[in-house]
Parts: sequence; structure tokens; C-alpha cells
Amino acid sequence: MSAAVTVVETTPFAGQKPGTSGLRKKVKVFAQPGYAENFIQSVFDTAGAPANSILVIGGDGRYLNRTVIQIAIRMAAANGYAKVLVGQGGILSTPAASHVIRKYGASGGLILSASHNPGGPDEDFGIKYNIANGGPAPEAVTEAAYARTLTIDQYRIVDTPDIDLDTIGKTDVAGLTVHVIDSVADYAALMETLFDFAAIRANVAAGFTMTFDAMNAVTGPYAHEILENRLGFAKGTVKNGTPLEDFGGHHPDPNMVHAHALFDAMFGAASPDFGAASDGDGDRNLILGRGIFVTPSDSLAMLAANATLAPGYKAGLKGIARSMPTSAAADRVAEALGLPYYETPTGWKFFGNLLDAGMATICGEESAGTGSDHVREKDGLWAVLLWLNILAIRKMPVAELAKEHWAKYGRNYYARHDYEAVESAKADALMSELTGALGALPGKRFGPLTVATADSFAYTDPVDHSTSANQGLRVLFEGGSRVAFRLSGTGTEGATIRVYLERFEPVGGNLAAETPDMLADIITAAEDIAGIARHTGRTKPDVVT
Ligand code: VG1
Ligand code: CO
Repeated sequence: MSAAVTVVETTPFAGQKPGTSGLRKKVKVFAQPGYAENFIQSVFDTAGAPANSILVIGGDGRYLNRTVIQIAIRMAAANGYAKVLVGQGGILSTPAASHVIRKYGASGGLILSASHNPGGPDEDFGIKYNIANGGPAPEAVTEAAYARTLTIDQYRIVDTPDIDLDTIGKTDVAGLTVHVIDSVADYAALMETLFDFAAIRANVAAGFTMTFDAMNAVTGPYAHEILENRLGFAKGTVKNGTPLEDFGGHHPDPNMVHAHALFDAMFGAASPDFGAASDGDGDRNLILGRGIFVTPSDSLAMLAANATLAPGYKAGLKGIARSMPTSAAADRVAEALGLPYYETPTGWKFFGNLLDAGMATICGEESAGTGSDHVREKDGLWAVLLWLNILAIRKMPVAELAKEHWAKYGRNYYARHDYEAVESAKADALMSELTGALGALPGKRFGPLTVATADSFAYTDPVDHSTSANQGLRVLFEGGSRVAFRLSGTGTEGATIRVYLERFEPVGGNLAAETPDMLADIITAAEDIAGIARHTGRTKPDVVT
């Protein structure tokens, strides 16, 4: 079959600037005629796909997923791609898409997701472009695409019927081969190469139990296959395991607020040994043991400290990287293991070069993102499986492993306070006033805390030497405690102010306290330093994670 390419005249839409992780907008914005088309064409115009390129397309199943996939396929056909690989039913988790890009040598991929943001006709949609290494496009690429959106005057598309996304197999679309692939198979096979499935299965057979909340989002099919079918966990271990277009009306964000049912289950009388959840697009993870929540920052450190117990990492790690707001717990592990460690800006795209260059093996973010060099995205189920592998070998409760870890490395008490849907002008005023005040902070006292240094975090990539300025404001206190402030780059309503709070207790210190008690002085200092209530009228955060 062949169909003529239609060149459609268009005019730019304002605001198509990708944020921390792709372009995210309300569905009503994305559904405007030409909106998705303009953005996709701008990516195609600037991303540089060589002749005969393969493009991977998949999403988290949210409202608009199938519609935009059909558009993207028709536009790929009109823009000279040779082949599109698309997940069955339009489903590919973000880490699975990253793997598929790498495995089949694609020139890139379109991941349709707004991750942990809610879905449905009145909620959010998103498009992210990933490059040939499987990772999120670096800033130079997203900036070029954005610049193109400002001048775009036409897009290319073919006029063909919708393709059947539900049946595995190949279809010709105006000369483009569209291959609908199993969403799970390649990813599950990769996991089998990294982890000791036999040891985990044996542990399950010996009575180890878990509960996994897929939050009605993309991880359900992956978790059913891997946890229940391959590892032998009882049917019903995976909860909310069918991806829904509106995630059942919930935020698919695995934290204390949105996954509270899981928290209740893990702190109840008959708790299983292990509890976990993932987010909308499957790249985040929440880790709980019986009666204990493991902060993502601690999880990163504990996974790094024990990673060699998994076959995929038995040769040791090359280095550890974390985003700036993530606690320094992983740094302590790197120091103890004699490994290099890196502090990057927020967003997985900043880990790509370190992973490609073999400088880091494990990376993590405080926002429940952990991953390794097996793909170029954070990977929720990967973190769950590494935990399961470690627990199957070490045969101790999560709480005991955590206690042992803190006794060896000290403990970084940590929390993030989010102030959501703040008027943008007010949030900007807070940040700019604070930026101006940073220089005068060193030496100042806030209760028992004395400021050691204060700055606006800037990053120079050690591989390509690109620089990224204004990546968050941080105030470091004497003794290793700190507070950092950032504006979110993933929201779609006003501004979200994130306040990151961390207190370090060294070995021999108070390692078994409650986090809010340990952070109380820093919370007070954060308010004094930034004037959150004065600027926003808010006296407490909307979400504490
Ligand atoms: C948030 C997190 C960040 C994460 C990003 C994408 O960004 O803080 O760590 O990389 O979401 O994650 P921001 O700019 O809102 O703070 V996901 O799971 O949305 O792809
Ligand atoms: Co996500």
C-alpha cells in the first residue's frame, strides 16, 4: 500500500517547551488540532534520524495514548522512517521503551506519558523523545525541538486508516513497516539476565510474601508476568494491575499520599515481607518492608551497597550518581567502596552520558527513581527486583537491613515538602528573592543550625562539558544537613515548589528516630530562609514524601 504524503500548513503553538521529562500539558491542550502534530514534527525536524531509521512508540495507556500513537505512526510514515515498533495496545513502560530502543537499534522513540500526573479527559498528557541510547533527549536536543516549534509552518502526515494496535504482527503503512510487539517480553527477558530469578523463586517458595501496587498504570502487565508468572508470587500479589485511561481516578504517584493503601497494608498486623509500587509510566518505585518505608535516597544507597549480590552486578559498580536534591546516603556507600560518585541536576537525562561513558552503573533520584546501565531510564520494577534479589540472598527483613546499613554508614534523614499549584508569579518571586539572598547566608544561624555554604546549583557534564545553570538553590549547614529549593518542571498547573530537607546523623548518632522529629529544626530554618508562608500564604505543604 502506498499513500501520498500530505503537507499540512500549521502555525506555532506557544509553550511547547519540554520540562524535566518531556512536554506535559492538560489533555485539552494536547487535543487541539495540530498540537501533537506540531510537536512531533518539530522533533522529527531536529532529532536527525538517518535513512532507514527505526522509531519506537509506546505509552503508559492514559487517555489520548491511542489517538496520538495513530498520529505519530502516520507522521513517521510521512517523514521517512523505515520501521516503527509499537507496544501492543499502545503500552510500553518508560524503561521497557528504553530497552526496546537499544535492543533493536532504533534512532529514537516517542514515549507518550505524563508519568505520575493524573490522566483522563481533564487531566494530563505528555510526549517525550528519547534518543538512540534509549535515554531522554539531552537539553541540546529538546532545545532544538522547542526552537522549531516556534517557527513551524507545516507538518507531514499520510492519510491511512488506523492500524490495529492490539494484534501482534506487522502492517504496512504507506511504505512504513509497523510492528506491534509484545509490550513485556523483551523487558522481562532483560530482567532475567540481571537477577537471580531462581534464588527469588526459592525464597518465595519458602514463604516470602509481597504486595505490589501497579496503581492502575503501565506496570501492571509487567508485574503480573514477572512477579506472579515467573517468580511464583501468589496470584493477587499485584494489585490494580490493569492499565486504565484515568488510572482509576487516582494520581499514579507512588508515595505516602497516593499509595496510602499500600502503606496501610505494610504497617498492618498481617503485613507481607515486602511492599512496592510504581508510577504511571513504570519508571518510579516505592519500597516498603514490614513496618518500614525506605526513602528513595536510602534505597539507592542500600541497593548500591548490596548490588553485587545480583548476577548482573557481581563484577562491581563503576560509579554511583544521584541528583542534587537526593540525599547524600549513596555518597557514603561510594566512598566506602572506593567508587567515584556524581551529583547531577534533577532529571534522568543528566545520567545518560555518565552511563554511556561507563562512569556510573547505578543512579538515583529522591523522587523514587532508581536505575542502572541496563537501560537509560529509571526503572521501577528493576529496583523492586534488585531488592527481591538482595533479600533472597541476605534473608533478613527490610527493617533489619536498613538498621545494619545506617549503623555502618550513618543515616541521612530525609523528606521532601511540595507546595502545589502555587501562583507562578509568587513562586518566581520566592525563588528570585532567595537567589538574591544566598550570598549573605554563610555564617548565619537558624536555631541550632549554622549555614556553611549557599548557592544556585550548576552542573558541568564531565563527558561533553555542557553546562546547566539554575538547577536549584541549596543551603548547606555545618555538619552535613541541608535544605534545597526547586521549582518543578513536570507540573501543568501553576508552579510547584519543592523543598528538600536532609539531616545527617553519623555512625553512633541517633539512628532510630522519627524523621519529622529529626527534621524539625531544618523545616523551621527553611521557612525562615525562604519565607514560604510570606510569599505563598501556605503554612504547610500539600504533599510530604
Ligand atoms: C520530577 C522529579 C524528578 C524526575 C521527574 C520525572 O521532576 O522531581 O526527579 O526525574 O519528575 O519523573 P520535577 O521537575 O517535577 O521536580 V517521571 O517519573 O515524571 O518521568
Ligand atoms: Co514516571
